[in-house]
Amino acid sequence: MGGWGISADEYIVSACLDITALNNWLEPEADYMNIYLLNNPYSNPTHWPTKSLLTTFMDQNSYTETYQDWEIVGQTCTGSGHHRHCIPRYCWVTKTRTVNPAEDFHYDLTSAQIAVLTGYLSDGKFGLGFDPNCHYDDTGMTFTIVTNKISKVSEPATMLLLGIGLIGLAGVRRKFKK
Ligand SMILES: [Ca+2]
Ligand SMILES: [Ca+2]
Repeated sequence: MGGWGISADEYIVSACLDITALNNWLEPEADYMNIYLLNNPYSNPTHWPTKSLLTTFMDQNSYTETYQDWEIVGQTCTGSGHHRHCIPRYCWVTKTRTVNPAEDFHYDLTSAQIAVLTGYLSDGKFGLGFDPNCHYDDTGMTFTIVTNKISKVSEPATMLLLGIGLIGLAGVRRKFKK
């Protein structure tokens, strides 16, 4: 997990998570998935690292539809004894079924969550934890962090504040000397 470190002159502008074709394949069974930001990647199976909930995904795009099915509904028989002969009788039957499409998921971190991510990244390492309940699949995910250089314009203001602080300290010292 190298390369995730944010250098001292950068700050995170935005961060987002994208998951393609996310789906609860047992819809409409219990269908939430908690997504966590982890301080460090998940490595020890008995111990979750420090984590913070990003969001809870709910698969709610399923629906029911009716369809026609060509089905055996009985049989028609002729003759009797050894000469009895039956053929199945088919009919169109209206049925319902659940349709549950996969969907692309996008999540933008809030400013509070960006602050947590910045803290987690102080050692250049973080992780994402997915805790589904319990039947999720997807085809891929991307986590994007956008950073910006801390503006040079802010430096004179910082220097000015430091200067005022030093003047104040100098004043205090002079008072003690009197
Ligand atoms: Ca779905
Ligand atoms: Ca970390």
